[in-house]
Amino acid sequence: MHRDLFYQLLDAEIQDPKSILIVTHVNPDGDAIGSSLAFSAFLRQFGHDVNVLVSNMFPDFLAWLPGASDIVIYENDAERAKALFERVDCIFMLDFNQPSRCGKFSELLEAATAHKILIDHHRDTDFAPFYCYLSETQISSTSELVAETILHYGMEYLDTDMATNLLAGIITDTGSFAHSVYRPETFAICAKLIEKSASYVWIHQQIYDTFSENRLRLLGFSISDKMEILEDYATAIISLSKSELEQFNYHVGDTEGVVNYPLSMEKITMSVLITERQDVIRFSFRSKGDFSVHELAKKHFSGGGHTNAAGGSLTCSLQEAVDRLKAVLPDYKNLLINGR
Ligand SMILES: [Mn+2]
Repeated sequence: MHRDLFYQLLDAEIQDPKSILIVTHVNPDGDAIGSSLAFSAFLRQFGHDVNVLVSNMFPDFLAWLPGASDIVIYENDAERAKALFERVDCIFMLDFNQPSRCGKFSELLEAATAHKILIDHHRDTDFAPFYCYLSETQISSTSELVAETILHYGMEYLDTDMATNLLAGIITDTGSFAHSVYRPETFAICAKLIEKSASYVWIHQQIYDTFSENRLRLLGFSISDKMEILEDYATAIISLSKSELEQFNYHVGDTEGVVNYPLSMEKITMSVLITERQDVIRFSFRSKGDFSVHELAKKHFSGGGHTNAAGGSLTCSLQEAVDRLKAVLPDYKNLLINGR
């Protein structure tokens, strides 16, 4: 859908005060939370009653984001979440495109008959359920899309808290502008955000320089003790069991970023982090160059995402999960060796 048509439909949708729900994906990251909080503040300027709903708790290092304490967490407050669905007029889906990816309220979301509007940058979207959408896979982040939308209305709609949330989202999804930057406008938009935001350096510090000692030691352990290099496939695998995570007093978000480190080796095309969670094995994939972890995750690990960053999951043991990955690598050998 062309941006102009999206803006036109959005504009008509938000003129009269409504009950609006903004939902984002399970295990929310900085982009999911930052874009949702900024967009909720934008919509409130039109007199709407706006709530942000996520399935489970976000990591501690995002708790400082302005407005984060107002987010409704389904796992903590299912009754309130259900009540929100009962009176909702319009639902915005931010930073994901499949209802199943929202976590525990996916059935409520699928059953809802309110207008659904998508703002997202993930691949393979089924557009059928959406009244209108801004879906661009070659944009750094949902936060960048939300920033563009707000700036379309004008700088006067942007305040310090919104700009801070949006910058936090863009910084996390681009790894501090190290990847996923596809167009000069990303920097032009960030310049406008920086004009209005809290100090850029301070925002960056809140995201990256607030590790606990345990989190940093878990990172060290993951690399020195747990990283396996498969030279023939230009691949690195790190697997962490539940008991290993507990050894480092694991908190939500503590494994965030671990998967990026192996890619800093010259000869590695793909890095995979496999973690044993409550009742599921979670995969996090990263790659360099043309190698698509989205395709790999989609085909074998019931996941997907972006070309260079994707997730997935399996219900099996940790060892089975590692074996399953190793079993599919030969199919990708040429792409992995030539992809970097
Ligand atoms: Mn994102």
